[in-house]
Amino acid sequence: MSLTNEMLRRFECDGLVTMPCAIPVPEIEAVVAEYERLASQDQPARILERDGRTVRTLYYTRVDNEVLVRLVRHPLLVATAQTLLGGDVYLHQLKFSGKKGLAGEPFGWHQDFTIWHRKDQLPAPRILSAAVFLDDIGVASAPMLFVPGSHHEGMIDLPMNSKLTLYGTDEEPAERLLAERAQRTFRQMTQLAYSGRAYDDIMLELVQRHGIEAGTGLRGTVVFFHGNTLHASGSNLSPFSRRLAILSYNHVDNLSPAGQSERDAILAGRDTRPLKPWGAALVDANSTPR
Ligand SMILES: O=C(O)CCC(=O)C(=O)O
Repeated sequence: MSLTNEMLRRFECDGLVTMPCAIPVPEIEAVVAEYERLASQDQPARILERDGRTVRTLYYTRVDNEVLVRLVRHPLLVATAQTLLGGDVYLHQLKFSGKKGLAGEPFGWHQDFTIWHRKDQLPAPRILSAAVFLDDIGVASAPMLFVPGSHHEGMIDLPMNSKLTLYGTDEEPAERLLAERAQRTFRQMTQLAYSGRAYDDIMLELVQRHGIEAGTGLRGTVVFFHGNTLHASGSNLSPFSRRLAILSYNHVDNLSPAGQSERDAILAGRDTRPLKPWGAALVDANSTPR
């Protein structure tokens, strides 16, 4: 599958575009196996749910294994990101968002670019994310929810207390993220979850104007969304796991003035050279990078 003009228009208009079943199932299975292997280990940026056991988010931007290198350099992902952003890209962030069946908790509304702008000094929203479905995702399994067209609003000044619903995103200070390893209590989560009236008003206005769209589909589906597209997700009420690999590609001209972020390389990519698509299928273990 490749990007059509219709898809390109959709991305410009809505700040998101879905490619159903774009990555073949055997490739997805290879990524799932790698994710499960990594998630079962005590990784430095592995965020747990409030039960202290279930993996919620795994940041893994410092990619050091072949399956993930090949995912990052997947021709479909790299070529689409290049087309949508109008030039060469590098990987700014790789994370896995895993919502276990009947256990995965919500993510509050946010725009990723506001975080990367503040924390990594990325100057412009010339960055997008590819959410690769590692499972079939239906309405009950906490699909990502998007406010289509919200990227046209620029950086939405949601009150700071709304970040309290962002447990597990890299809005949280990297130092704390990496040091505490998400040993947070239920009490802290409850404090985080409520926000003030102004936040509600902003959300009401935005959703009245733009609506909400759910990112559902079969495994292998990819949703590309702009760095300023407002998104969130609810609890996973289905008994099935809902795992996403989220790869954020930034335009190579859109670096922090310092050349790269000062944050930990698990959260913000250090290698800002243009990505070269990997020429072969991800599951072909014998091929080498070109
Ligand atoms: O898994 C999700 O629903 C989205 C996660 C997310 O938005 C984030 O980590 O920034």
